[in-house]
Amino acid sequence: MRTIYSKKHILHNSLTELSGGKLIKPLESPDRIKIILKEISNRKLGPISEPTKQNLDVIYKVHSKNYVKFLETAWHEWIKEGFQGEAIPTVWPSRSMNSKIIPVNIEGKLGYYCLANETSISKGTIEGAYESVKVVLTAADMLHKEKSIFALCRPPGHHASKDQYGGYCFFNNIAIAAERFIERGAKKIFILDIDFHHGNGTQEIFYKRADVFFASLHGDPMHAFPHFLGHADERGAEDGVGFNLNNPMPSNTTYLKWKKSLKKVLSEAENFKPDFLLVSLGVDTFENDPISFFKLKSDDYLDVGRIISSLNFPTLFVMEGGYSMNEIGLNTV
Ligand code: OKP
Ligand code: ZN
Repeated sequence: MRTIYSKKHILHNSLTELSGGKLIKPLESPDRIKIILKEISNRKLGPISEPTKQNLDVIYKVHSKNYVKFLETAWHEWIKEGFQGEAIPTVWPSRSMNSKIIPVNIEGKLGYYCLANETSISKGTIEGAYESVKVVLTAADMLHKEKSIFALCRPPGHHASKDQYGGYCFFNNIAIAAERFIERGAKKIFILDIDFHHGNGTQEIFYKRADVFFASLHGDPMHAFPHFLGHADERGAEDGVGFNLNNPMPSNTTYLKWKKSLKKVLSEAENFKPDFLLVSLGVDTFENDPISFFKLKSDDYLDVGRIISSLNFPTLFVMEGGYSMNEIGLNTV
């Protein structure tokens, strides 16, 4: 399987993540991708190539103009204000206030465009985020030549909504790839999100649509990030009713139980008959992941790969989460 990878992911290299009331070194680090890449080349998974030149206008099929503008200017405006640390919001348009007005001041704008503030914005964040989009678009363009392809994206994307960042995500890479396939003539896309966390951004982006099916297996949001979306009764709206499927699962879910959910979801994919299968691949379902509560083991990922492969859909794998540095390479490959 071919891998697309950009060494420029390193441009996004924040020093801080707000965690448990402390500023820690971000779990979503450049090292993650370094380790995965090394394992891909050691294990000879296939060729590794850099992204090609891409027209990025397709981003606007997913994200609003004002949101992209905000991402492009946030760091500069933060610095101009004289702040010393990385950009982290402190105030939100919460339920008791007016959430429709976009403030002019950068602190107000951060609150407006941010959905979770563990994710700091720093000097090269936007440039790194654009590289991740280039990676996924290059992979999408090359898929017709292969049965499956791997977009080794960083930063990840599935928490980014139409106009909000957070959960380590800025642009929704997989949603942008789905729009690229549709631009090129695809009629139906099935997105399977197997990251431990619910892909709230991807769900929101396609919630009212019947041409992009979103299905997710994840930690129950009553107990796991992102907490405010991902329940089983969220089945889509308007044209999209029936094209959103959530499988929240409890703490200590083992592969045996997880696999049952996977099979259920994949039978939906077979009924749907998509032109392309897009997989939000997180390996934070692993038993030793530092921020998750499922119990998958390294060998289980081989079985997951076999099951997905047996469907015979042209498949684009897109990297999302996974934070156990010892096994992230092995589990991903
Ligand atoms: C991104 B991806 C746990 C806090 C979790 C953010 C998690 C983002 C996950 N105590 N904070 O889906 O892997
Ligand atoms: Zn995750």
